[in-house]
Amino acid sequence: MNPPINEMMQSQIQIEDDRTGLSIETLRRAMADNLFYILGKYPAIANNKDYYMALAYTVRDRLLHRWLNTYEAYMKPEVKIVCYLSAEFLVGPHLANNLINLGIYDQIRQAVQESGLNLQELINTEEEPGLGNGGLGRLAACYMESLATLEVPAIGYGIRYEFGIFDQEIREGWQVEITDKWLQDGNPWEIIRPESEVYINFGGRTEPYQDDQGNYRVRWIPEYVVKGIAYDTPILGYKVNTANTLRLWKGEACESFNFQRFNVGDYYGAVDTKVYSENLTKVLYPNDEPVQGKELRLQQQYFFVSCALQDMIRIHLTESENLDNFGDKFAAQLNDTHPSIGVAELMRLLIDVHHYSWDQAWDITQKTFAYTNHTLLPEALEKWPLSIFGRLLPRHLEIIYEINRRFLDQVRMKYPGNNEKLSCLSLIDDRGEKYIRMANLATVGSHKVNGVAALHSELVKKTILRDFYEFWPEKFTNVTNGVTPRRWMVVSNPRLSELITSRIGDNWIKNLDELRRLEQFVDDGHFRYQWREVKWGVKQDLANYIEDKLGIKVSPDTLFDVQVKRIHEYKRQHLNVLQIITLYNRIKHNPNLDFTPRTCIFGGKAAPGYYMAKLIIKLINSVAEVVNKDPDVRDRLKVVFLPDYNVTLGQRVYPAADLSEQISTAGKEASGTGNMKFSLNGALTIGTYDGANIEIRQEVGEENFFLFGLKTEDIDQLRAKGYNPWDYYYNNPELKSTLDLISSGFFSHGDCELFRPLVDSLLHSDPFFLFADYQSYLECQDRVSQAYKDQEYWTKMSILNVARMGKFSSDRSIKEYCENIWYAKPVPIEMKDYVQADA
Ligand code: GL7
Repeated sequence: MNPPINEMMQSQIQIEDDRTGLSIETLRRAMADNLFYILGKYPAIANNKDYYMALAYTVRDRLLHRWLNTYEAYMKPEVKIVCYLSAEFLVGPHLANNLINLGIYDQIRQAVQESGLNLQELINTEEEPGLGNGGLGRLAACYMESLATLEVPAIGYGIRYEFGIFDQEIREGWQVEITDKWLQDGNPWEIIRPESEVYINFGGRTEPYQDDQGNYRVRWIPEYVVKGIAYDTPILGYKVNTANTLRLWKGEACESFNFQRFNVGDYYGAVDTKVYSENLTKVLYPNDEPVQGKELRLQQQYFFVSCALQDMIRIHLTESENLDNFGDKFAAQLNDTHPSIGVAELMRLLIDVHHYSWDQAWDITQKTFAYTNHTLLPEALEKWPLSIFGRLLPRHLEIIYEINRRFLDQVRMKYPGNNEKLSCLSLIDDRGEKYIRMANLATVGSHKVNGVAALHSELVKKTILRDFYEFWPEKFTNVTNGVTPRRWMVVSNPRLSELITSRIGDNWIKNLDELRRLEQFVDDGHFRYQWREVKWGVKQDLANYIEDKLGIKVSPDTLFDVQVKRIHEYKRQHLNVLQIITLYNRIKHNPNLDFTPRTCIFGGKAAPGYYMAKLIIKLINSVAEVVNKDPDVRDRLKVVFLPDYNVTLGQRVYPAADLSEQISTAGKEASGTGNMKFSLNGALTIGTYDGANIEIRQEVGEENFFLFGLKTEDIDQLRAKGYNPWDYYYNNPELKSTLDLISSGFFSHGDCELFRPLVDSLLHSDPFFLFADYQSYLECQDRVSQAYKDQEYWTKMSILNVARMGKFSSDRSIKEYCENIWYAKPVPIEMKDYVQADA
């Protein structure tokens, strides 16, 4: 019998109250409840970390309804799901973002306050999951957020690294790596899904056999098997019901496999297998180091991709009888070549396990996959030695040979007798030791290939995939990167966001093009004043942080000139340093020089094995040490290296910048996304003609962008005619004295050897053309200094930068992917109350 209406309503209110209610009092109580029942603590013994956890669970409860409703909606056969396959997801801290996207930030702030606590302090205790190296991983996270905001069904598939990117400490100016223990205090945002375990084979051999119907088939007899366990994190859209899933896989020992050894008395052998299996997802590989020969990395890649594809197949088969429509149900995006083994794995699953014919399987595979290229740097182009590959994935090697055979037959038809073409296009590099070329595999197995900024996509077609472009021009396209304005403005820069909203309302948060409406206020003196006030306040916050962490006093009245990103020679942090030393020299030679005071801020990690990058960090810190304490400088120039740059720190830094340094050698930075975050927060850019800089400049207007340096073509020409860095050294007195000062040991307590490798590399080869761009960079910096003196004019440029950045929302990028690559559509989520339905 149904309960009377009144009782039903009451119980509904009760349920609302406990886990979904949004009133301040309910939120406060829920937090206290979680503190007691989940953390097992009471206020007198609880610290901020405990309260953070209690709050996180309170927020997670309020996500769950959306999440389960979303999940259910995606099970419908007609719904197409985007599967973003990425070895990295650099999501950053969850709490503040979820509060904003749920629209409960203010309620929670009050509830927390009424509990006698400070929300910002709780937010600051969150350990961020550092499951990525830099731009590529952060892009995946922005895309997940935009997919959810646009209500597009999506699953992010990746690896749940136990140790993410290392924490960086600076000791005596050098980088020291500390293991990242992000899981140490538990992770309240993930839910383990033991029921979705999958099994992943490695090694062994293959064997032909005839099935009952007399068909010839191949089976893979693995040497060992690892179990994949899914850990899900909800990714909430901004003020929508959609909560998509980030599903990260952890490697575990496969019990049944272990048991065999256990049964024959090999107890330690069984434990070994366990340790081995769990090693698989232990640690994230740093990029910027050649990956060849790192077998564990290939194991990781295959592991998570196979987990993902098996999971997708399982989802599909719960609602369909077969996999014929797999490519209509799923769009799988290969985030760089790291997941590209997926092409061979889907073929294997379709042919060996689900008994499709080669041609059917190939159609499905090509329809399903698309590939994004993120770099042209030769050392980042993945290729696996055939020996390792074949030992680990014998069946995949056979499949790749067959894909290659069929593909090269097509090539022969188009270019009869052209062996050069065959050798360039082949999936196997057999010019010496044999390698599998992963970019070629990804390209052949995908229906679309894209670069990440207009210039980059052109260069992909002209350089690394030139022959593929010639063969399949229609396959190639561009999707310029974007960043989510929720995290990179609303969460990280509330003051600027509020000022903007006070003038144009808050629609810009979902439709970033609306920022254009700010243009009408550039001539409003009061608005400009408010704009400066906001920037000044945020700079003051960063100044406090710097003083707190490093004991260096910097003034928000100086120009905050910022370069934060991974440390890499192509990104040319050392060009920035050469400039700083030059400015320092100028002050020393002319102590009363009229000088626009600057605070030069750096941040970024170097790959642990990248010696030159580590030396650049040491150089920055050494220059800082000298400059910051030189009385002649009189606070006109300060240099700061912020240790442990990560998403959390980025959220502090981007809003506080006046000047964004985007000074890579033209043609080397595929896109850059930091450049977008800076400009969105009102910094002006000093940049080369590279990556997305070009498009940013186009959007904000040439007059609001400080461009310098050689273009890609210029560099090619220079290289062709023979580049000699010595010429620049001898012909440019400022450059010469800058280098001589470094070589003299001036920044290294008299040690003339310390920076020699760096100086020698510049003088003898300068592979990234610092000397060629030095003069142009300095002159451009002089223009920056001049412009900064006119604060009214600078503010106008700053406002126009923000107003015209609409294009660089990741919402725009995602719409382009949906339209041109994934053919996926939004599916708005209707809410139904599961708890109530079951009650
Ligand atoms: C990168 C590019 O270097 C960077 O320019 C780009 O913005 C980013 C996202 O597309 O991808 N490629 C790459 O390998 N890493 C990047 O950050 C690590």
